[in-house]
Amino acid sequence: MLGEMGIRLKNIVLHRLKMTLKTPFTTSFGSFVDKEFFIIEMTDDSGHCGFGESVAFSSPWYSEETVETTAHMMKDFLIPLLKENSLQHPDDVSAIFSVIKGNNMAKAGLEGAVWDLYAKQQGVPLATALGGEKTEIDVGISIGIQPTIMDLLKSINSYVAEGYKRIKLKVKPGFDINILEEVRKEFPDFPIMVDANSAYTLTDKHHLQHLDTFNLMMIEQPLGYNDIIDHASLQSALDTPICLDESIQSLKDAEQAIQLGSCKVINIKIGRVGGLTEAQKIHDYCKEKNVPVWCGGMLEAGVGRAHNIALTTLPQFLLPGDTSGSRRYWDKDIITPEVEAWNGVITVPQKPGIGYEIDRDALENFAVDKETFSL
Ligand code: OSB
Ligand code: MG
Repeated sequence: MLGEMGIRLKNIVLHRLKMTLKTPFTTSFGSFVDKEFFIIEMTDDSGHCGFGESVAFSSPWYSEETVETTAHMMKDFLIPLLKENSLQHPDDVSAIFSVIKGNNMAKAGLEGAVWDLYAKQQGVPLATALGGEKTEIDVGISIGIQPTIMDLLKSINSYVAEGYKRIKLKVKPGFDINILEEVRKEFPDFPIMVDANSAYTLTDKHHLQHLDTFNLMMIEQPLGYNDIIDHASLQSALDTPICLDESIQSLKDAEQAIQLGSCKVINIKIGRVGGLTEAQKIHDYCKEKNVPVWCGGMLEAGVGRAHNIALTTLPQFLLPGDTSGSRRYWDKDIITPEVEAWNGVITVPQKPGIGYEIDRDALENFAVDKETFSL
């Protein structure tokens, strides 16, 4: 039991890993082949071990952060803050980190390890610690931009056959209306959405209005990565709901976007919003406002995937997210068992914390660097 003792961190280990995706993943801003990221391990003095995963990419294409800026922030600012302050609850982490502007992915990686450690100290699944009640979650899959339309149709076909609940297609100018025409010929009714990762501007409004003819569940992040104003103009000209991803970095952003009418759906990513505590707050606000949310992905390895699963157990996660099975990304994941989606459903693990074991051999094999900090 915790009582007055608090969470009491003893050690933090930053495992820097490099893993190669089974197949490159292409978005409107580029292709991912390898993924470098941090696994953050935290121990207390009774032998509990919590794990977090930092989701920044090597290049600042999705947002400003990179693996290197994350390393700098964690080592030079955030870990020192954890040394100077004691923690009673994981919610304290975001309050302590709030003196540092931005750098949400660096903050979220550390905060995630505290949440896992806390849940293990309490002896409850992370999902339960967050207030989630679902025992299984519905998931979809995000398919990158493919070399040809034939490749894309084949890929959709195989994921529909596996039972994923919805398909998300990456689009960009020149790879949008033309491909959707072909896709809808083959899959007239399947739940499909698109994600532009900021590839358009408001001058594309008339072009984007054609997307209304494809019966899409939603259009994700068509405009600027930090915009909510132009998205409001665009949403008022579209029937299809806009879902914001990149633009929502905090509860404040979510409140303003919903009040302005910039979107009708929000993709919550733990890293992008600075951690599970802020993700919960955005969830609660969206629940109050009747705005459906779903959990996005950052091509995570098993630890990040486990955190996404736990978050998705909260009730306002009404739409299938991007948390697909491990084997869609990796030949070998760093957790056992690996995450498996059967017919588009992932069973939420019931063991304490993230509910998956860390495969220590895999952690060693993929490591490019390792640094330990004692608190
Ligand atoms: O915008 O959701 C995104 C992958 C890399 C960067 C950004 C995004 C994505 C995805 C795939 O869409 C998410 C996943 O499968 O983890
Ligand atoms: Mg997105």
